[in-house]
Amino acid sequence: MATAEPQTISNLTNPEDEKAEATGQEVVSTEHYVKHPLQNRWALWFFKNDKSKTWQANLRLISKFDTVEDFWALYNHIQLSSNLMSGCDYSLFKDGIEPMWEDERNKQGGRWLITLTKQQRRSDLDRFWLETLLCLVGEAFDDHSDDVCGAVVNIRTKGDKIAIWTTDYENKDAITHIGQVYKERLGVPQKVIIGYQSHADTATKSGSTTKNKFVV
Ligand code: MGP
Repeated sequence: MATAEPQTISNLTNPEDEKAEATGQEVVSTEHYVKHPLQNRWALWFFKNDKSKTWQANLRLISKFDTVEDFWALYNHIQLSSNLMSGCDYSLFKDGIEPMWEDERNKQGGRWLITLTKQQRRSDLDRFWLETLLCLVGEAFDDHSDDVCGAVVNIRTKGDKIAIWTTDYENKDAITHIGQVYKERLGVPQKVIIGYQSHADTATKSGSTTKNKFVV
């Protein structure tokens, strides 16, 4: 289906129906049987930490979707992040991009990282992850949404993490715009600083922290 405008989750009105109503034509509304296409097709992945297997072997594709309705059907069908066991991840990536550093589109990329305290699993984790998903499927980052590869939530005893992965750690304009919009969408207070790190640095870090390339 041809849609020029990015479809957002809350923007469900079919412009064709509105046009016909304005001209007084009688319409049989397509609203009830046409699914609302998203700008991109997305793939949801699940990671379960089985120490007898390699990291990549623990990663499984759950399913793909490209409409608003199928997004909600999937979201409503799976466990909330806060109910997963420690060591598990969900990843939502554009179709064709694997949720790993090695993918062509991630190799030179990085992530905006939200680190949560243990207490935030109860208060913030599930709503932050849902908001992250809505930012992705709703293409919330204007002209810079093309730089987005996907997002990951890590459930960890030491503190959960949520991140948006982008494709090019040198694209300062895209990264800062995405970071600013993301922080605002999550309702993170201005005084709280979030950092962007390259996957190259994360993959080769020696200590527990990776240096920030950008902050907002
Ligand atoms: P993690 O799951 O991203 O974070 O990486 P965690 O468990 O909080 O650990 P920490 O090191 O950030 O404190 C854990 C480990 O999983 C990494 O050290 C890698 O060995 C492996 N791993 C994670 N990712 C995202 C990748 C990846 O994209 N590719 C490969 N090959 N291994 C990865």
